[in-house]
Parts: sequence; C-alpha cells; structure tokens
Amino acid sequence: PIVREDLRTGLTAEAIKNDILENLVYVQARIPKIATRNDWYMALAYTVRDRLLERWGMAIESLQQSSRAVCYLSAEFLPGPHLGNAILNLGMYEQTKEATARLGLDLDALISHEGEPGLGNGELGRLAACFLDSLATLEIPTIGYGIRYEFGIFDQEIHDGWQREVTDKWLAFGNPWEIVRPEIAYYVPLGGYTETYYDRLGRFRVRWVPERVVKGIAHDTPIPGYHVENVALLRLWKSEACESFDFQAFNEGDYYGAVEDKVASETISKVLYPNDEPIPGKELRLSQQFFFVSCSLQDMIRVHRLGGGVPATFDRRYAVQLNDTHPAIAVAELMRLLVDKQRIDWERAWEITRNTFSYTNHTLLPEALEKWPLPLFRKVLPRHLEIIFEINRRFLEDVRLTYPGDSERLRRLSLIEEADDRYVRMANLAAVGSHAINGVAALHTDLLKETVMRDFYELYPERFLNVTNGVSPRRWMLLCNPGMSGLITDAVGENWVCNSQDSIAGLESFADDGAFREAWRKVKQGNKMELARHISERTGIVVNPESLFDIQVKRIHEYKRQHLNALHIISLYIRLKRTPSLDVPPRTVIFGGKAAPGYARAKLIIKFINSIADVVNIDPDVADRLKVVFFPDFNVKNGQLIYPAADLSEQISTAGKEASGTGNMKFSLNGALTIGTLDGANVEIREAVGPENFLVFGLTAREVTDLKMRGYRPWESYEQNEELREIIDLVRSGFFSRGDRDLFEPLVNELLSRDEYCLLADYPSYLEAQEKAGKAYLVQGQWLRMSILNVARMGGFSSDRSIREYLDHIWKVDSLKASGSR
Ligand code: 26V
Repeated sequence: PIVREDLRTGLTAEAIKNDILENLVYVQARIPKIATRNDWYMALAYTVRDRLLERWGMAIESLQQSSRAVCYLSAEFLPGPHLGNAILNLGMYEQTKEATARLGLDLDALISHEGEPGLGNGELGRLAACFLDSLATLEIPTIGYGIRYEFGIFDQEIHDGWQREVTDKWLAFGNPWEIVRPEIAYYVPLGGYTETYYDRLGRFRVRWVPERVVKGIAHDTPIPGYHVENVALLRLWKSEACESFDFQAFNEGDYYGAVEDKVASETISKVLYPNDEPIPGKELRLSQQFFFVSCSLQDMIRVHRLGGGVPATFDRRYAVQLNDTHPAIAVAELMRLLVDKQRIDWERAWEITRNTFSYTNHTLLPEALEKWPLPLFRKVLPRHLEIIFEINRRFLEDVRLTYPGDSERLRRLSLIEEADDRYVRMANLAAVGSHAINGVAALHTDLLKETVMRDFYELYPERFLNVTNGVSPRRWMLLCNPGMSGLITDAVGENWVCNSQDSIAGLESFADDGAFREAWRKVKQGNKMELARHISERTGIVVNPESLFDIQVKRIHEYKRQHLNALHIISLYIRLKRTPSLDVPPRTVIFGGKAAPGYARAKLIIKFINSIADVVNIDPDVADRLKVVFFPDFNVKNGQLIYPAADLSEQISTAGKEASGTGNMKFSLNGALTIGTLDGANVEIREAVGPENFLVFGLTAREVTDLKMRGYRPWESYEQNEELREIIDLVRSGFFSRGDRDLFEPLVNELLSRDEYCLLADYPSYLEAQEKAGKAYLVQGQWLRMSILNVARMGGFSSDRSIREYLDHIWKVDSLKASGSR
C-alpha cells in the first residue's frame, strides 16, 4: 500500500508504478488500454521528473544561499537522452524495472524510445553536458546557460552513399524534461543607434536606442548529480516577440505586418548553426550569441539582487565560464549593464568584469577563430562596438607602455583587425576580459601559447593554464556499458563511478587473471553483438561480431582524416585479394559522423567511404574478412551503443589540429585500444595507459610544422610508395565509382597537390601501426590484457577531475558539501 505523499517522490516499485499510471491518465491523458509506447514513455519520464523536481527546489535554494555559483555560458549543449541517465543517477533503476514490468512494459525499450536534444555540433557541446553532470555530482551550485534551439543539429540520412540532411524535430512530441518559465523573461535590444544626453544630475551619458527588442523566455531542465541531492540547472532561452501582436498595425488593418515581427523575433532561437561553415556574414548568428548572453547576464543580476546582492559584488557571486568565443560578447554586455544601466564607473566595472569571466579556447584552426565584420557588428550592436573601442583604447594604451614602439605587436593584440576590411576579434575580446584562459589538453595549451595566443601569453603569462578535458563516467561507462561496469564494480567496488582516478586503478591486478579476462571478453562480445544487430537494422550490412571492430566516429573533417582510414581499408582489400592466406584478423571498419551541409569535401568523404563499402562488402573473396560500415546519424544516443563495442579506436588527426578530443577518452575508457597520432589528449592518454598499450604513429606537431616550412611535396610520397600509388590509381580509375573517374578527383587532387593535412606523409607509419594492431588482436589474451589496462588507467580522464581543476584554479567555488549549507 502506498501512502499518498509517496506518490510523486516514493522510490518503491509500487510507488513508481502508481505514479506512472497517474501520469499516464492525468498528464498524458491516456488510459492504459490504448496507450502507445510514446504515451508510456511520457508517463515514465514524468514519473522520473517528479523525483527530480523534489531536488530542484533544494538546488534553487542553495543557489541563492551559496557564496559563489558557477555559470557555464555555452551556445551548445548536447546532453543526450535524459531518461536512462536520470534513473541511474537517482538510484532507481531496479525499482523502475520492477515497476514497469508490473505494467507489462520493458524498461529498456522505453529508455531507447527517447530521442535527444541535439543542441550542439559535437564535442564542444558534449563537453558542456559532461561538465554539468560533474558539477551536479560534485554538489556545486551551477547554472548552464544556452539557447533553446527549436531545431538542433540536423539528422543525417544516407542515400546512395551521400549524406542527406533532415530537420531535427526534437520537440515534435513535446519535451517532458523542460519547465517553461514565462515569468522569467528579459528584453534584449538589437540594432538601432546610440545617442548622448545629460542625465538629471547633469552627467554626460550614452544611451542605446534599439531598432527592436525581443524577449527571451527561460526553459529549465534539471540535470541530476549521481547519488546526491543536488541538481544542476540548465537554463535555455527561447526568443519571442515582446508582444505577439503589434496592435497598432493590427488596428490599421496590417495584419501580416503585425505578425511579421513575431516571426522575426522567434527566428533568433530557431536553429543551431552547423560548424565548419564560414560564419562572418551571418547576422543571425551574432544576434543569437548576444541574445543568450544578455538574457543570462540579466538573469544573474536578478538572482543576485534577490539574494540581497548589489551589482558591485557581482564577481563575488558568480564565476562565469565562456565556452569558446561564442559567448565572448558577454564581456562587452556586462560592461554595458554595469556602466550604462547600473551607473558603476568604468574602472570598477572593468575589474568586476575581469574577475567574473574566464575563457576556454577549443581550437587552433585559423578558419574557426570568430571575427565579425565591423559594419555588421555596428548594425546589430552599436553600443557594444563603442564599448569594445573603449576597452581597446585603454588596453592598447597599456600595451604601448609595456612594449614601446612595437606597433606590429599592437596591431596583433588589438581587438580590431585592421586589414582591407575591419573586424572585431572575439578571441582577443575574451582574452582581455578574462582573468583565466585555458586550453583543453596539454599539447593544445602549449600550442595556444606558442601560436594563436602568443602575444597574449607574453603579456599575461599568469592568466594561462591547461585543463585537460574529461568525460562523465556515469554516462560513458555506467549507463552505456552496464556489463563492463558490473565487472569493474565486482573487482574494485562501486566507488569508481565518482572517484575514478583512485578506485579504477585497482583493476590493474586483474589484467593477468584468466577468469576475469574471459568475463571481460564476454562482455565486449555482447556489446559487439548488440552493435552488429543495430548495424544490420539500419544499413542491411551483416557483420561478424568476432571480427576486430575498428571504429572512427566524430564530425567529418579533413583534419580528422577519415580518408586516411579509408586508404588503409583499400590497402587491406588489395592485400587480401592478392594474398588470401594473409595472416590478419577479420576486420569490420565502422564510421559515423556528420558533415557540415556546406562542406563539400567532407560530404565527398562520406560518399567515398560508402563507395568503398559497396565494393568490399559484396566481394566474396574477402567475405567474412573485411566489412565497411557507415553508421548513419552519429549522435549521443548512437555513441552510447558504439563506444562500448569498439576494439580499436581511430584518433588519427594531423598532429596539432585536434584541440583535445573526448571520443578518444570514451573509447579507451570502454576498453578499446587507440591507434592515434600525438595530438590533443591522445598524448596524455598514451602516457596514462602506457605506450605499450597504445598504437602511436605519424608526425608530431613540430614535425608537421617543419615539413611545411621545408616545403612539403606530397606527390613524392605517391611516387616513392608503390602501394600508395596502386591505391590512388585504383581510386582514380573509377574502380569504386562505377567507372566514374571524376567523382573522387577533388579528394585525390588535394592529396597529390597540397595535402594540407599530411595524409600521404603519415601513410606508411599509419599502415605499420595498423599491421601491429592486427597482429596484436590475434593474440587474444594479450589484447584483453591491454584492454583491461586501458580501462584501469583511464580514471584521470573523468570530467570530475577536469571540474575539480576548474574549481581549484579558476572558479574558486566551494562544494555545497564543504560549505555545510546543507
Ligand atoms: C569550427 C569550425 C568553424 C569554421 C571552419 C572549421 C571549423 C572547425 C572546427 C570548429 C570547432 C571549433 C570549436 C570546437 O568545437 N572544438 C572542439 O572542442 C572539443 C572540446 O574541447 C575538443 O575535444 C575538440 O578537439 C575540438 O575540436
């Protein structure tokens, strides 16, 4: 019998069951007899949400009471499906399984029914989600601020080997996890001009007369910590018209004119921009950035005031992290709010601003560094341009004193690029307005200091530090790999879920234990069978789960070199055809990842992979020995299926190009061996797992630079390497394109003439490492040993560790536990 009070909070199977039924009838408005799977999913989601909301109230309270809170400003969040994660973190899996069984439902089927909010491009957004998970778990008062895109990253379909983009309708069936807060709304001005005036006290002031004003409305999602009471708050802004009707226009009979403003305002949070596309001309993108930043800062000021705080103590209340330069306009916006609105003097406002912000850089690629053409910037944010000019004037004055006569340096440091056209440099704005600047892996931070941010490093060495990325062991092990998690818990106890670094190391002593290895093999095998089932469902390709699963999943980009992987496949194919007795293990090479819609060469790489697959997969000569799969629509949900099934993880970017990588961590944590370059966090992973358990190849970042300085001639590699020549000639002959010699010409041509990403230079050493991987896989016991050691030594790549470093060195925020406010 359940007590009434238990209904929305009780954790017994019976209480959960009753709540599901109640939510089905009274929230979803369905009776069991005709309920669809979606109805049951919604009822279950509401039931889990009920248990979250109890914690929510407490979290809001502690946010208000805590001395300092973390605000993570990010244009992207990729949390993945919520249901399974919430059930795990609330510690209610067993009871929920029982509850659903009593209703004749399969819990796992309901969990996999859920789609995901694709509010990010790739790892940058996923990192933000792992960080919220860790912040909640470490009991830090946290708000993640972002944009509630109506359409997230597109869904990917594959037709005739080509990518087709399909609109992501993640809100089509409603979103049980978000709570709309119409009363938490802010006005965001845009466009117009500025004018000067004298205020009542006769002081000279500037005011912004915007062309239009939109409203941002808070949409909240609770992000639960693992086995703690705390939840982090994910607050996303949706844009709306201030009044949904312009009544004057309406009364004059201009009905459509009146609705137009509503449409224009709602456009701002309509759609996420895909990466890898030239951004400078995109006015809407700048409006998006300013829109969410302004709402977030206004919200922080309001909450601060509610707690009795005044604007002058803003920096003591909040540590605000800028996730890349997308929210960098926050530096100018906080200055505007403090100076224009709160009437704080410039020097003091600047101090508050710098104490508040810190900035994470996520890429060294020059084409990815954000800059806005001045005319466009002025059109959207006239007041902010003036503020940026003033920040720049004062900044350059200081620089001039530090480096007298060094006008070149001044030019490089300036917030304004003065070439033929003028631009606002967002990275420079973020760097000047922050007290801490970090890269996301040791190598990346070093290169940051040496290249892109060198002048800033020389000017402010004390601001720079490294915080290597990490991933949540909850989602990326406990949730996605229950089999392996069970083995780990049996071996070392359950502490590893939160204290991975110390606890999981205990696995080492099992690496030579025959029975343990066998159990390990069985789990991996089971995961591979599960993936094989999905592969056959989605692509029709039947793969052998005994084969080596060699996997590369990530955004498709030339620097990530999916086409180098493809060259290896062709080599293996030729070798197997020529030498049927070749002593290599059967291999299944699996790819996944989206190409930006406007990035033609990336899309061609997808076609290239699928074309190779079409030839290889039906060739009886290599049947059962080589299969190629492009798994469509790689996202968080598919990732949860893919990482646990990998034997070999492909991390093969050109050294110096991948800032960190976090997929590399997910694979290794799930027992895959890495074949990789000395790039991003690969360097640290290799050190951690031991070089003997990591297949390294290729030029180092320095060697790449040197090679290019000397003058790289890729065609020489082609001429000198017989096998490479054969492969490239085969592609050119139209062998993989039904005789079409032109189809892959753009790819081949780039490789032979310029090869910006040095595929041909790295080809021989990549092949050698692949051969080594194949040989190693044949000795099962040794492979298992390496796999176990990988997992045992990956504890340091938990996002909990990253967050602790941010807390200690940048944010200076205490856990609610430590401050005793609970
Ligand atoms: C943006 C663009 C835009 C224009 C053209 C090419 C291009 C290429 C990449 C990007 C991404 C910029 C920021 C980003 O997503 N960085 C990723 O951040 C992850 C989390 O720190 C990190 O693991 C990845 O290595 C890094 O690429």
